[in-house]
Amino acid sequence: MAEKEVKLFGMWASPFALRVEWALKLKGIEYEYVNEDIPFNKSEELLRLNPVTKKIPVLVHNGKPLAESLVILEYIDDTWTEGYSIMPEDPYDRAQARFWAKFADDKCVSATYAVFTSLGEAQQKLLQEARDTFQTLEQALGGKQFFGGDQIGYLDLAIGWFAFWMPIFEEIKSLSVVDNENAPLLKEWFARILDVDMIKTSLPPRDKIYV
Ligand SMILES: N[C@@H](CCC(=O)N[C@@H](CS)C(=O)NCC(=O)O)C(=O)O
Repeated sequence: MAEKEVKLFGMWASPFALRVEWALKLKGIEYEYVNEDIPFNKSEELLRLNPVTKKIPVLVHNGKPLAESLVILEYIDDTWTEGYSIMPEDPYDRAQARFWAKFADDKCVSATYAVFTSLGEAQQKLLQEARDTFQTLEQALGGKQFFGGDQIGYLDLAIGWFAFWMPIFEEIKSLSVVDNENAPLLKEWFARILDVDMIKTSLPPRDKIYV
């Protein structure tokens, strides 16, 4: 059988691979998914395709590999220009969307990691910091339905994984970071994005997470 022209090296639970899958699905691009056994048993193919960071996701299009999920999202939008548009049209809005995606990856990810891996008094302090970080992120939503406006776009894809994973972390650790008190708009957006058909049908299987 001929190899598909688009191949995604990911890992079922990876938020970074998930955002790429969502972008491919929004665009209606057929792809083959290779589930990598990370971090200890990466395939030779992955190491050959991404010798620099050796991380997933890697998108291979017509034999050419590309790493870094946010870079991949833009590549997908630039390459398959028909149909659904992921990036905002206006250059300022595009720059803003990139800014907030970087903010989420730099600040929200580390704040989330810090609060869920700490204990006691230190955790209480980090919890407040994490809440503040998500409150800041919420500003980018303003009064919109989605970060992309009336429909999901680049920033929704970039940070949508929080909507799935945050309540799971919160449940496991009996903590609340994003809730109706701290970040009500973001909390509503969590529910809204999880209700989008394409998103709801392509989430990691919960039974695999709770084993
Ligand atoms: N900034 C990267 C992060 C990718 C990343 O951290 N991937 C993790 C899985 S979620 C990975 O491949 N870890 C394996 C390793 O670090 O060796 C992106 O957005 O693509």
